[in-house]
Amino acid sequence: MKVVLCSVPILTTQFPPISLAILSSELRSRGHSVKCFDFNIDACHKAGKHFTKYWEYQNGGYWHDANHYNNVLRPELFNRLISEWVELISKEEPLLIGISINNSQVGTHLAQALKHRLPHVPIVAGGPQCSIIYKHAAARPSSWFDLIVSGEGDYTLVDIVESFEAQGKLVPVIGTSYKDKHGQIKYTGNRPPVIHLDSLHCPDFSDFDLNLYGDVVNDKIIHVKMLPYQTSRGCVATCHFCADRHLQEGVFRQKTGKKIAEDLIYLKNQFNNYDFCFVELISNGNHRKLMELAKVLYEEKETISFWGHMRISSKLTLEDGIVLRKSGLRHVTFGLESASDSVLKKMRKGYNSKIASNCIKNVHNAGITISINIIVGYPDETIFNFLETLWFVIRHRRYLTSIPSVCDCNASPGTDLFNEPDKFGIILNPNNPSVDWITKDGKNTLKRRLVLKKIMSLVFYHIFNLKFSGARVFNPNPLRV
Ligand code: B12
Ligand code: SF4
Repeated sequence: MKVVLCSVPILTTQFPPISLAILSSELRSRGHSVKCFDFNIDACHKAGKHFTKYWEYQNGGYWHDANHYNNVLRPELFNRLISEWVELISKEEPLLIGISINNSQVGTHLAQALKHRLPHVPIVAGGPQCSIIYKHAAARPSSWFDLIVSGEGDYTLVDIVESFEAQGKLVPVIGTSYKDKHGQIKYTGNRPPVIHLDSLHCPDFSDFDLNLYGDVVNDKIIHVKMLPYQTSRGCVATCHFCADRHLQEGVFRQKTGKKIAEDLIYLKNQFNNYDFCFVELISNGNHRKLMELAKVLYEEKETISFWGHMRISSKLTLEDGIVLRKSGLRHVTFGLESASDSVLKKMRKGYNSKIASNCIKNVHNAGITISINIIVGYPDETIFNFLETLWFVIRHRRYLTSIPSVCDCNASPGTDLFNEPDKFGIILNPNNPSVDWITKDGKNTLKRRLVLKKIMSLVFYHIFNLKFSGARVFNPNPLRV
């Protein structure tokens, strides 16, 4: 059956969307005909001088602002682009359209235009914005989205397509929401996450032109040759401020080193590409499997380089770091968050500042570059705790390759902070609960957090003597071609 899958802003411009590559691979392996469109990269290329900056990492916030979209981005850019995209999709004559949506308005805008042009073609939405953690508030079935897929879409989409093909109508399979005949939203229940990730096919990037991808720098896209890959899903930790672990629900799962190596080598040969970004929460949730990957790549003598997010761990010894470096691991981003033992404990990070210090030194001494993320203003964080973190970073600056990314503590939907504010002694402002919360004693306010964030960022800016740019944090030493 002919299916069109599209992704829309806002996603990174560094590489094609792995969600579409994974979903299309599963569908094609079952004989379906799929065409993928990455409208995120298309929009960035066609945005023109004044709008390209919207794809810079630090400008991500504009996309979440519905007013900004409706007043600026929609009339100036997307009315035009969406007309073009609707024509491109129509030419494919799809029987079903899937859109991967995020918290920008573009996916909804596209779906509305498609419903106008192709009223009989069902539209299925999936992606992070459809997660059940938002309790249908973020993405809901409507007159343009016929079905919403929550959570992992790999097998849900296959079931939707195959039941549609067999029965000639959309069937709300497990893991989806739909509107019943009374207009009520119904959810069919959670689909169990894929446990054996090795059973997933290698992502299929054949529909994407890899020459289009790169870093947005000064209104231009500087080509970077990199592909995303996912070795794991979920996380082994349970940090109170984290929504991502609920988005990638279920127990931590990781592919075997053999399967990861097979896929990476296949992709490397297919695209003459050897730099991979692991797009997952943590790549070292199963240290044994990570080392297994390193061993296979090393023994195969493959020139592959990769980087990703990892969790601070006492298992990352200098010896293992050296093996990982030899296998191609070039960079790690650690979510350090704080260097105060008391805050780390309250956050439930599962390590202390001593372990963090050793881990950072080991990884650095093994020849792997490091960046870190910091959170300021956790509910009970005192000024002393804040200074502990600041001093830790200053002391460890020579081990870090880029300016640390500093974020104020958010109580985003899905986090324990959001779900149980009482337990953490905080009160959420109903108008902006994620960002604007206050401790019951009135001491930790949004204003205070923003001031602390500014101070810390300024100190880092001077210490690292770098131009302040969020992009550096996420694409350390990219391979430019
Ligand atoms: C790795 C990552 C990044 C990477 C690259 C991601 C990318 N592709 O652009 C980097 C670091 C660059 C990044 C950047 C940003 N990110 Co980010 N990122 C992630 C992370 C950790 C994993 C994303 C990923 O690739 N997953 C792997 C793929 C396979 O999973 P997936 O896309 O969810 O797809 C699965 C399902 O959702 C579903 N599915 C997806 N699409 C579809 C479509 C259909 C039709 C169907 C049926 C199913 C389906 O099936 C897929 C396979 O199971 C997520 C958090 C998370 N836990 O998911 C945040 C996340 C996606 N990022 C987010 C945000 C906000 C951003 C930024 C905008 C941040 C900012 N600057 O403000 C920027 C993007 C701007 C920019 N210019 O870079 C938000 C999105 C919020 C939302 N509700 O949509 C998330 C969810 C984090 C969060 N907790 O809020 N990010
Ligand atoms: S280690 Fe990172 S991904 Fe895992 S729960 Fe903590 S913050 Fe979330």
